[in-house]
Amino acid sequence: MKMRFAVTGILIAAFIGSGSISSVRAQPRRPPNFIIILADDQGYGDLGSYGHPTIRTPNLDRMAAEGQRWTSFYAAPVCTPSRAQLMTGRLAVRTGLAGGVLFPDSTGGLQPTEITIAEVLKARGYATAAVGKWHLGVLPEYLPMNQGFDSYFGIPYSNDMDQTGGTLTADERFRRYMDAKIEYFNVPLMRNATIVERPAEQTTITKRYTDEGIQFIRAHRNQPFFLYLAHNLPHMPLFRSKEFEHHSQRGLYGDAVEEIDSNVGRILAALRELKLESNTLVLYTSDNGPWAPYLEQGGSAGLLRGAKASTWEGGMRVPAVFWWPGTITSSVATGLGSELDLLQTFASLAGAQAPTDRVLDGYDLSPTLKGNGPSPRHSLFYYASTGAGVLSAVRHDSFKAHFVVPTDGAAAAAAVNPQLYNLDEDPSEKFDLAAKRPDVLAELRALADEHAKTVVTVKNQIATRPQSKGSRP
Ligand SMILES: [Ca+2]
Repeated sequence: MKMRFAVTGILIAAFIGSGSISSVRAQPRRPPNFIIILADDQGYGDLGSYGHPTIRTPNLDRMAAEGQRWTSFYAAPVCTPSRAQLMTGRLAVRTGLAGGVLFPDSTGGLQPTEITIAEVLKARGYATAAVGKWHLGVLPEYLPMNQGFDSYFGIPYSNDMDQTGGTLTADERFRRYMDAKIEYFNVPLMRNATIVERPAEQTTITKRYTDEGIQFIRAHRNQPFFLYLAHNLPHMPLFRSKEFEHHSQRGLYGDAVEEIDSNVGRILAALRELKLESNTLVLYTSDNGPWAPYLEQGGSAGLLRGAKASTWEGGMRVPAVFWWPGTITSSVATGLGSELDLLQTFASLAGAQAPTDRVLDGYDLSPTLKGNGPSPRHSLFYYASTGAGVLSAVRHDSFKAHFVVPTDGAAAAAAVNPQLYNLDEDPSEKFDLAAKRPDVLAELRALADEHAKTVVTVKNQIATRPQSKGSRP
């Protein structure tokens, strides 16, 4: 009796405090928190849950078992366009960031007029933090705080930039990647717009990024938040902490991935400890495929053909695990998804407004995440990693046509004979069906032509290096 009275008393107080019953009912539920954990150059085949035989990723495997694991989720062939797409929901060709990557001396970047996920969520009252690799421009106007983030802590570009040692031969350079030392790569670690460490101590960077992320989660446990946690690893050169030295049967690359896995576990444990897990959507994914030239220190695209920088599946298809206990149930999604879909998906889940004054290339995946039907996405456009906007291939449902010969970083060349693959039956792109199915090839050509009409030429931000030093990823 006493309990019942006490509860009623609280309810009465709530009604008095808010004016009326209807206004209590009208109070919006707190929107969910979002966390994106992005690996760099981690291949499609490099997690236990995606079939790797020796890399042990128990935390990510548990996350996949509890959440929704996507088998046809796409990013871009290299870092900068991938991150531009993830942030804006727009193909990188629309923001001038297709066809290569930015360098420390590039004067271009993601234009402040672009609207990022962080800006969309900030307008809905979210606290926002970017931790880790940015790679969307290093001049002050391009840093995360000018793109909707309240704070930034990280290496602002790839961990192999700012190389020391003067002019090196290709062989010398290769050896320095394969037997890396911190001082070979004079990359800065920044807090907001200030350099706080240089060269960044990369052996502890995965752990320190995670520490920063957990600190942000704790500080904002009582309000909606968006944490973008973009690890610099396992991009070459590979580093790991003492604790993870010789941790993996897969060698140094496995050590780096297993350290990331362990730190993903720390994030999920913090959410559980703070009882935020039922109101937080966590996505784990990668920005592009594995970096093949680095032999056993590069990752694996599993059964997919090709690697980073190519528009074969292995260059752009990445692991994607969505986790949100109580809302997302244990499942595997085999439909098409893309990092381009995150902005609209998060906006939908948050009750926020996605931009309506520009072309967006995403779909709202939230019904699929909640188990209410297959992915709404049916098409994908593959832009080459060179050439500032070369449409290399198109996928529609099962079929993919290559109109440009996929390359691993060399200049893309127009295909004399376009190639056609059925990716459901032939995920490794081994059996060219172009001669057998000219009807399908023609449909995909028409789809590519329709898409091309929506692309307006904008200033190329990649080609802003002094003396045209190139745009090698
Ligand atoms: Ca990358």
